[in-house]
Amino acid sequence: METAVCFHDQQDTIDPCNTFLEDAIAGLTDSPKWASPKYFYDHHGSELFDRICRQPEYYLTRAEEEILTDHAEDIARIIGPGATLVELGSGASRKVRTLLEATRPDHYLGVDISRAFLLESTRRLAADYPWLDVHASCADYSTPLRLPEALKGAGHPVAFFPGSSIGNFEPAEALQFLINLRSMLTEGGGLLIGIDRMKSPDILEAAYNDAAGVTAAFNRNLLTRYANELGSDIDPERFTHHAFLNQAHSRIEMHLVSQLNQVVMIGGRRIPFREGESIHTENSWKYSDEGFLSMAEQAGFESRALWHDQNRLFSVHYLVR
Ligand code: AVI
Repeated sequence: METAVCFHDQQDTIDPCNTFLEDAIAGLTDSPKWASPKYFYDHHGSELFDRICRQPEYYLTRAEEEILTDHAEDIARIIGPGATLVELGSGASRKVRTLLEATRPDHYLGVDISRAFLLESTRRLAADYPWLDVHASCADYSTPLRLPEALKGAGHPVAFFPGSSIGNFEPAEALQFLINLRSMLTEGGGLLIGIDRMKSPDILEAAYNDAAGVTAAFNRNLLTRYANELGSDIDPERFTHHAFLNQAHSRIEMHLVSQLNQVVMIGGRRIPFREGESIHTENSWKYSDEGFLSMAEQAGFESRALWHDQNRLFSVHYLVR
């Protein structure tokens, strides 16, 4: 049986293919070379990310789930009944289940860049929670978001931004993102956000270098997309995954390192690589509680609550506008 999900396509916020090509060329012709991490998330990339979240070294997901489970009652009380829960980068929509069960919002809106993945996961939610009004919006949440007309004036909006995904923005972009998000929230609205905390290099570096090689495959999938979607002759096997802690910047950096001197074609451009030269594909910034709160306050938010897991690896904040 087909389950009802109200789908709102915010096509205009999604990069069409030529922007993907323009962005790829901009990054590959720059020095040092870079790529935008938002292009990790095609359907296969979203599946790989879902697998990363289940790797033993990737503590982030388990620590956040522990917080959401252990403090479910507290979180439900602070959010209050009848909310419109807006999940940004909803992916497999797994963590939100604990939250939905505890808070029982009236409406749920999943926002994700991967349309097929979004539809699969929101349909599953609608089937499992028949009491919930489920909406899906295919959109790039790094651009300013708007609430679909059907949800304007519904219960107070509460944005849920789990997984420390804000850490994939540069700090100035993260601040702008919080400012934009705050303007989407009406009076009484809030933001429940997960933040990965700074910790020992061993724990951090293991999380981005899992033994099963899933993060490496996730990183290389970007090059597979260049080949399949942009007609590039790039061979992902000629690049290795490299992830390390840049302590001076409090961030994990991910790179793809060329194994040899080579020339790659993309969009009619010749891109030379030296052996050992890398494409910088992602930063994952880590924040202290104080560092994150000062940025949130700068964006106009007020802190209402802060929870940690038992090992204090991760934090979840509740902020109001
Ligand atoms: C989505 N984001 C928070 C993940 C992170 O930890 O920065 C993406 C990721 N990259 C490698 N592993 C996971």
